[in-house]
Parts: sequence; structure tokens; C-alpha cells
Amino acid sequence: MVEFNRQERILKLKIAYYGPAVGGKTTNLKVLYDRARSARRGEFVSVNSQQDRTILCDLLPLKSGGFKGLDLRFQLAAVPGQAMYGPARRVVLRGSDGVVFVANSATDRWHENVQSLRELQGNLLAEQLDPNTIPMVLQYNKRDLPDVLEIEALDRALNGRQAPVFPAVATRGEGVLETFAEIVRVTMEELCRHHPVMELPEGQSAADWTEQAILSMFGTTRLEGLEPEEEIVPLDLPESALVDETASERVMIRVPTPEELARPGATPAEARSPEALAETYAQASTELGFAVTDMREERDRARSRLAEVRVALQLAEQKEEGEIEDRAQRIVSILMRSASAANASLLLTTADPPQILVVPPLVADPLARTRWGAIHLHELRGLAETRLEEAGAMPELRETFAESEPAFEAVALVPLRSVERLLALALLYYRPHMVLPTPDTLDHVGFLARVLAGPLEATAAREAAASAQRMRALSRASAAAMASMLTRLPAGAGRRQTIVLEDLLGPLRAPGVTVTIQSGAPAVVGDASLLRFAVATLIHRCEVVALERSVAPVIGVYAALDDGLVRLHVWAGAGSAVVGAPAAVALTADSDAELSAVYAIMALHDGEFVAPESQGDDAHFILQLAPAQA
Ligand SMILES: Nc1nc2c(ncn2[C@@H]2O[C@H](COP(=O)(O)OP(=O)(O)OP(=O)(O)O)[C@@H](O)[C@H]2O)c(=O)[nH]1
Ligand SMILES: [Mg+2]
Repeated sequence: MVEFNRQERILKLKIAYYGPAVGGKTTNLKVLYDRARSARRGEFVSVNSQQDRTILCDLLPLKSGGFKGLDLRFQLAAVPGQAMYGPARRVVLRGSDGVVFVANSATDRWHENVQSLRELQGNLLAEQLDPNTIPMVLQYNKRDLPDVLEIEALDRALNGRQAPVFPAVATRGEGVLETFAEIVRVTMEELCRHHPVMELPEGQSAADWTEQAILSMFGTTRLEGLEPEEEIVPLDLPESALVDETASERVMIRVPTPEELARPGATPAEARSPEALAETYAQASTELGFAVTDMREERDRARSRLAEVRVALQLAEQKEEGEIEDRAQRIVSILMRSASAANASLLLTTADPPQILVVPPLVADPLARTRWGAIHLHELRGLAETRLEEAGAMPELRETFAESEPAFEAVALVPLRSVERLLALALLYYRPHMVLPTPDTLDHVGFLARVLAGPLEATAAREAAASAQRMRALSRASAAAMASMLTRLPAGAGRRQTIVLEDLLGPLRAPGVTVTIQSGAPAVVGDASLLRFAVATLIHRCEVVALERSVAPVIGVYAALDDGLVRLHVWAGAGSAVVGAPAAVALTADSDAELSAVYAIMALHDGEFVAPESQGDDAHFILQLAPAQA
């Protein structure tokens, strides 16, 4: 019975291993457990007798990875084969999505095989499953025994359905993975056929997906002769860090009482029979087994999240050095790993123009390289919370991803913000069939991003200051050259035109620069391009001052008639974006060499230049000119 948890994006499929006693069911699961990558397998729970015979069930959870963005899990359950455990067999079979029938090839087990298959068919019917259509694979095990039945003979007796068949020697791993891969394939085909939302897009098949899934779980598609591979993920966190006093969530296992389980029409005595009781216990045990795995998984997830937070904090505490690009790369790698994305890039908005850093092996950002994507990225600059966008729900995104190489299915957008502004937007990409992050994971990644915004901000500020220094040095040199040229001009050499203030200052309007002209302010006389150059120099100077303080430059230009003179104010900082006159600040002349060109231009116009004495104050410059005679 397909079990779907929408919140956690988990899809569970149950595969039952059924067959006569000592046929090799437990051995199949044990081999799969031994050879599965440790990250892909859960706890193997086996309730066995002293003689290693299954008395209740064997349970093995396996993670296949993603299917259509969902985290797909297979729950393998083997029944106990001995005759007396009949009720347990039915319970273990309950809700299966696929069945593997493990037959014993030994000649003297002929009858037991036939009997077990017949019982399986009866039990399927009793559980409302159709024995003729439920996904099924047959395994003829123990082919290594000296006296075995011919495959054809076994087929005639057991395979009326003409299900796929695999000969096997389970103890040596032969045929075990082939059998499992086939039951996965036929179960997936059935799933896609019967659930429209699970349908695969054109060009994709359940067989291709299964091959990839088997490779991801086992690293191979055949097991014989291979040594089990062990991966150990070291985690050296103190136990104390893992105890969360507030976590009181309980795992509830609800098992029907014998009365509840009783078939309609059964008498109370029948309902309380030993068989009915055994059934209850069996059900409790299967559910407990899988629940334990879920709990362990939750614990492991909490541990790895904690480890990620620790890495993020370490990065935040480290003395920053190196380029912003290096730091950004490390930040985006942490986010990518924690969101389990395939690829990533980072839109750095501290640079002007914004810069895209692509994490290899990606060569180009799939969004930034298309027109719609670039516009979309621009709009996303206001994003406050981490967000997942899926191609299935956004036609434009689907088109954009269709053009990209490799193909993607979804993108998680993770803003890195300081208090004032967006520093960067991490773009975490998911390929088709990858498990997409749950809301819970997105929250966690958003939290990491808040921790990581600190180091990014520090590096960005340091770089901005350095670049302001460079800008300043450059403008000093050019302004000095300009000033020396201007001062050598004879007085009155400049052009003398009547210039309307709007014509003079209008062209200086730009993002971040607000130009306001008092209504009725008179025209001035002089050389429009020289005067405009003087104002532009002051605007530029204000930008440098703002960058030195690591704030986004917001510049105001205000022109008004004041005391019989036309005053042009240029200032940066608080209030400068507000349309209107700035609050008056005490100003005195400043002998800054950088501004000598402005002094020279004002001298040519018989005007005056007032600059603030110290750069510690908000930068505020004033140019004074005589109004043109009406
Ligand atoms: N020679 C041989 N022995 C096998 C093979 N597969 C399993 N066995 C052995 O057969 C015995 C029974 O195997 P299990 O896997 O426990 O059988 P089972 O189907 O789980 O049995 P129940 O739990 O009683 O239903 C064990 O001793 C296995 O080592 C095989 O392919 N060849
Ligand atoms: Mg067994």
C-alpha cells in the first residue's frame, strides 16, 4: 500500500519476501543489507529463533533516493516460512506493493513450494490484493545444491502468471540484487500506471530510473564476488549537544486489538483465539521495527544539522582573509550540502554590477543565462525567506530548465541578508528525480544562511572599503590633472551661456542620485559642461565616502535661490534621498587636493565652493553661483 507523507515528501513502498521455510528469504535480505551503502539502508530487524529461523519477520528499510522529487523508501519484509507461523505471514504481507516469491530449488522441497505459493495467493486475496496482478518476481534459490529441479519444471509448477524469474544462490549473493531490481522495476511501473501524479514524463522509463536507483543504493547491479563496501561517517559531537529537552514528540504505534481485527461475523471467541493474538503481535512487531528506523533517521538528521551549524559558526568566527569570491564559494558549498542539492551558484549583489559565482562542475548559471531567468533573479532580490521553485508549477522555469545542461527540476532560493540589504542569493539546483527539500529542511538552510550572512557582510565591507580607496586614488590623480589645466586657463576663457538649472543638473539623475530644483530657481551663467563636471565630481566624492562606511550610497542634489545666490547642495547620507533641502550644517572651506578641480571651475565662474571641514561628518558640499540677469 503506497504510503505518502506530503509534509516530509516521503513515499514508502512495501515489498514482501514470501516462500517456504528455509528457502532463503532471510538470506536475501541479509545480503541486501550487507551490500547496501550505509547511507541508503536502515536498521535490519530480524526476529529469529535460536536456530536462526524467522519466527516473526525480517524488516529492512532501503532508501532508493529520489523519484519525482520525493524521497522514495522501500520497506522489505520477509515472512516466517514455517507452517505454524501462518498468521504472521498474512500480517507481514498486508499492504504490500510487490511480492518476491523465494522458492527452494531442492528436488525434495517441491511440495512445500507449491503449498506456499497457494497460501500466498489465498493470503493476498484475504488482504484485498489481486494475486494475478500484484507486481511479483520469482526467485529459484539454492541452485548450488546437488539435487535441484529444472527451471522449466519449477516454472510449470509455480509460474502460471509468467512473472519474471531469477535463479539464485542467495548465500553467495548470486541473483539477489537482480531479483530485487526486478521487483523494484515492476512495482514502479505499476505505481506510475495507477497514480497519475506519479506518471513519468515522456522519454523516461521506470526501467531507467530503477537502474539508477539500484546503482545509487548498491554501487553496482550485480553482487557476486564483490566485497561489501563500508562507509563510515564520523560524527564526533558530544552527546550532551544532542539532547533536546523540548523534543517530546512520541512515535505512536496503533495496533488493532484481536476484536478489531476479527473478520465480520466472527464470534468473540474466534477473535480472541491464539491465531488472532499472534496476528496482533506480529503487526505490532512489524510496525515497531520500521518506527525504530524512522526514529534513528530523525536522530541522525538532527546530528548532521548540528554539525552543519557548527561548520557555519566556525566560518563566521574565522578571521576573514582572502577574496570575497573564496568566502562565497565556501558559504554556498555549505548551503548546497545541507539542502542536498546537485549544483549551486551564488548571485553576489554586493558587487556592482551583481556577479554570479558558479560552483564547478556547473559552467553557467541556468537562470542567469536566459532573459526570463535574469529578470526573475532581479525580482527575487526582495526575497526574505528561503523558497523552493519547481519546474512542474512554473511554466517559465520549466522552459528555462529545458534549455539548461544538465537538466534541472527545481531550485531553492536562499537569501543571505544583512540587516540593511541583500548580500547574495544562493541558488541551489535539483536534477529530475532528486529528493526535494522539505519545508523543515528549507527552514534549516534559511537559518544557516543567516549565520553565514555575517562573514559575507564582513568580507564585502572590507572589499568595498578597499575599492573606495582605489577609486579615491584614481579620482585624485585625474582631478589634480584637470585642476592644473583649468588653473592655467586665462580668466574669462570659459564659455558664458545662460544655463537653466534643469538642463545643468537633469542629466545627473541616476539610481541613487536624487536631483531636486526649487521651483522658480533662476538660471546661471557659465560653461554647462564644466559646471556639470564639478557637480559630478562632488557626487562621486559622496559615493566614495558612503562606500568607505559600507553603506549603499544615497546622494542628494538640491538647487535653490538662497540669499540672492544660486546654491547647489550635494550631499550623502541620511535624508539625502528625501526630496527637499538638507538640514543646515556648519561648513568651512576644505583644502582637499582632490577637490581642487572643483575650486578651479568655481573660480572660472566667479563662484564659491564650500566643503565640510572633516570627512567624519556627512559629506555635504555647496556650490554658489550668481543668478543670470533677468
Ligand atoms: N546452499 C545454499 N544454502 C542457502 C542458500 N540460501 C540460503 N541458504 C541457507 O539456507 C538456510 C535457510 O536460509 P534462510 O534465509 O534463513 O531461509 P528463510 O527462507 O528465511 O527461512 P524461514 O525464516 O524459516 O522462513 C540458511 O542456512 C542459509 O544459509 C543457497 O542459495 N544455497
Ligand atoms: Mg527467515
